[in-house]
Amino acid sequence: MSETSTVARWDESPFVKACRREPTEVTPVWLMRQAGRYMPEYRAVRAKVSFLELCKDPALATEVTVTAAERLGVDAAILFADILLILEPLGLDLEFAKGEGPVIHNPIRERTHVDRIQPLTDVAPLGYVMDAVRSIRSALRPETPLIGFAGAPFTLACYAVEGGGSRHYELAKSFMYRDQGAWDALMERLVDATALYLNAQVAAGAQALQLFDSWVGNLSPFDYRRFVLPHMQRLFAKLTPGVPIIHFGTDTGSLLELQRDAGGHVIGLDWRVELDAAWNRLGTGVAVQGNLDPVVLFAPRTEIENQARRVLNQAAGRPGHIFNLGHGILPHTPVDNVVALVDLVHTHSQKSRAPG
Ligand code: 1CP
Repeated sequence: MSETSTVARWDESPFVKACRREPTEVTPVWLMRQAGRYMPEYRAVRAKVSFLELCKDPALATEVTVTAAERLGVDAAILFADILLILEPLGLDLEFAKGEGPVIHNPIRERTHVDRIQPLTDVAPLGYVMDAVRSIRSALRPETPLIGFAGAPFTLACYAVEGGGSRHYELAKSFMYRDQGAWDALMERLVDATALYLNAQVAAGAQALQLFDSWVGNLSPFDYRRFVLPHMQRLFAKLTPGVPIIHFGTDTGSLLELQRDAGGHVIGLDWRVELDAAWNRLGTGVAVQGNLDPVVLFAPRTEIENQARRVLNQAAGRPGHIFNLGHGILPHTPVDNVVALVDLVHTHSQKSRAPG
């Protein structure tokens, strides 16, 4: 069947091989938020529809995903969606307010509110995401893997409790400290829903998954162990076997070993850690993704080149490095610098692997 040969092409892509810690001819690179505001093609689409409308329209989601992957020449595409979409079918009233970011109008502030979170028994309410996965998969080049994703339960719980973005997470963390039983119940519901959702993305055609635990770096190791680790382990155990999973967080320099113990084939690193030192701590059993500071993309080209080379040198050609930023591309980033970065990574990683 023709599908068999197509599957084999994704399977042999540098990105998927790196997830499995196999050697690759060049270091694969993709960039978080590669389809976003910094790109004029994205802004043109967004001028016509709201952010939620864009997420819920599989044809438009396909257009922005594929345009970004092709314009940049990256080694993987990421589904265009948002980590917060799952909160709607769980019973939360989500809005992306103009200029303010996400707002949840009925946040979870106490024990009795946890019951508002309905168990997700069927992914039908998120069917538009699976439609987008199918549509993106058929529009992408067969050799380009598609990454599906979800928010990790802690980061989702932060939004659910805070009712939006936050700086110190005092509402979410004090909820956790005040009533561990209610916190665990909330996390369990988020874990079950997220597992169902991610497995549906795989069934619809995603080749890899990324769990975004963007805000988990706000926890101490002591609290991570008590309030997050067991839930993450339960989540990883529920995910479709054989599908590479990237476990990403920011500001996680003190949590890396715990994140590795929680699960994932690839650990995402931000720029606050040295890639080589972090990888040594994690050991040879995992691949790593990262870790250029997104603000370097505002620097002169020579600085971008020096810093990209430094990241590659720290990985030192070890199998299992996926080049990425330490967090998403910022909205005012010059597109040309992003295109140049992808080229630099491909060119220099080939050279750095030439036999000496
Ligand atoms: O106005 C716009 O056009 C919306 C900007 C935007 C975009 C482009 C938001 C709003 N979300 C997205 C897309 C998105 N979000 C993607 C797919 C695109 C890609 O990567 O190419 C992904 C993977 C996400 C994930 C996401 N959403 C995260 C985790 C990653 C991260 O940045 O840490 C988080 C925290 C969100 C929440 C979110 N979505 C959008 C906003 C403004 C926010 C709030 C961020 C905050 O609290 O500071």
